[in-house]
Amino acid sequence: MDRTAHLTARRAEPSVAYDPAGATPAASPSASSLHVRAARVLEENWTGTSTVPSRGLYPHQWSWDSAFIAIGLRHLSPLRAQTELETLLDAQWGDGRIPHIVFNPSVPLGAYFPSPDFWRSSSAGSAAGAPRTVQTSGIVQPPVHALAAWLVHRADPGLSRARGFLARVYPRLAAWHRYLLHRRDLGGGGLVSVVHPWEQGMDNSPCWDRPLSRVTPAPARSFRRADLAHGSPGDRPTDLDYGRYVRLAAEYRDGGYGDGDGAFAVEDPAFNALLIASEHALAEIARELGAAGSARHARAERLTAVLVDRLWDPAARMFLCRDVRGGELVPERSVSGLIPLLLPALPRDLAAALVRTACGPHFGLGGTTRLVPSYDLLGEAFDPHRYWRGPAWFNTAWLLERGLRRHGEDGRAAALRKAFLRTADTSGFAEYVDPYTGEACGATGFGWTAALTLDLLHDRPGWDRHAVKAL
Ligand code: 2M8
Repeated sequence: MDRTAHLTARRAEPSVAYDPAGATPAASPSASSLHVRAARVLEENWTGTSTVPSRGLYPHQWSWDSAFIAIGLRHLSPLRAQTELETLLDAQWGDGRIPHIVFNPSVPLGAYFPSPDFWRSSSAGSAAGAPRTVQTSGIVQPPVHALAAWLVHRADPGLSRARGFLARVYPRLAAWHRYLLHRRDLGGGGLVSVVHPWEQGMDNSPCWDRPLSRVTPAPARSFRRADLAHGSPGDRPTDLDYGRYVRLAAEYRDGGYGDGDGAFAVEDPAFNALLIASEHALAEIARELGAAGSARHARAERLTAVLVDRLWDPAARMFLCRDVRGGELVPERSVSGLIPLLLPALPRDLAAALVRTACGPHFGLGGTTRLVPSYDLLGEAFDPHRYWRGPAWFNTAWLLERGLRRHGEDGRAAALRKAFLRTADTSGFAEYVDPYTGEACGATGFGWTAALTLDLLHDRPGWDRHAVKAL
């Protein structure tokens, strides 16, 4: 285990100085202090083999959190970043799924709900190949992992090759993508469906309201939430939402975690865009390992066309979710529908339309908001403080910043990067913030906020587009 990472941490270079005051001094004391504080958050959240999103609210390992965290951690310790991803992959199920939570056995059961005794992965998931020795949840989260593995490799290719990092993770990541593409194409059109709002990661997004309305909530007395002990109820999902989450998860578990006929199935733009971006990354990994990557790049391009075909809404000028059970697009605008801007094969006119939508009245980028809100500013359900129903999140801002750079919007990307760094700083690396004021909501000292801060402090505008063709 790399326990000396904090001693060898690389520092941000002056050329990527962050200046919270808005001027651009030659020296960068504020950048280096922000760097030190972000590194401290990751140090404090490190358990020895992985990083918790938040010591209080989320005291286990979360799947997409770990991918984002590894992307930042690679600047402090590429070894730790590799370990982060490999710890997660060690909990992969035999059918290829990467569980959304890997439980830490030394954390008391009551610290987080739903706990391992709810999921019962090793017994209820045995037919699906759940591991025997580690307890996990049985649902998944967005597939950011291959993208993270490639970026982690690029941070120190020598160390990565010496440790055989990519050779070890490649077959696991390939199995993960196979699971999603083969077992989760519930709509039959080639895209992946999520079977629970927690899978998509934007837990209580208004996009789920309609598909969730078919689910009878589990009675409030049948479970005990742990999240309310750590935050204001006004920042969290409601009890009614929780009742539905619990019912869906329990039914999935009681069906042996088999995929097919659950009440909730949604094709989500961000989930599928992240899979496509990760397919491109897997192609690069294959090439690095001496195999041909072109078939994977071609598949990623085909999937991009399917995404456009199934989820693009010309009237909204953005991507929407498809309710597979109801058979229609969900008429709600969420930040999820902007994330496909990441994709290299997105047609130019669609990329331009997405940028206009992001900068227009529904999301206010570069205008009324500090960071892009998670949900439509003009939507009926908009709430600036309630979790994924309006607040701005740092992982989505990071993805959009990459998307803007990808499509040549360097000025807008630079402004978003600056706003990200300022807000991460002033909010104490908050989990999410009021999109207008930047006021901190949820937990502070949040893992991916700190990690992606480090990444933006290190990253140079234009670097991706020119140095790593497909990503
Ligand atoms: C939130 O989700 C968990 C359930 O997975 C929760 O609300 O208890 C979401 O923000 C999710 O995207 C995130 O991965 C997780 C841990 O940070 O917290």
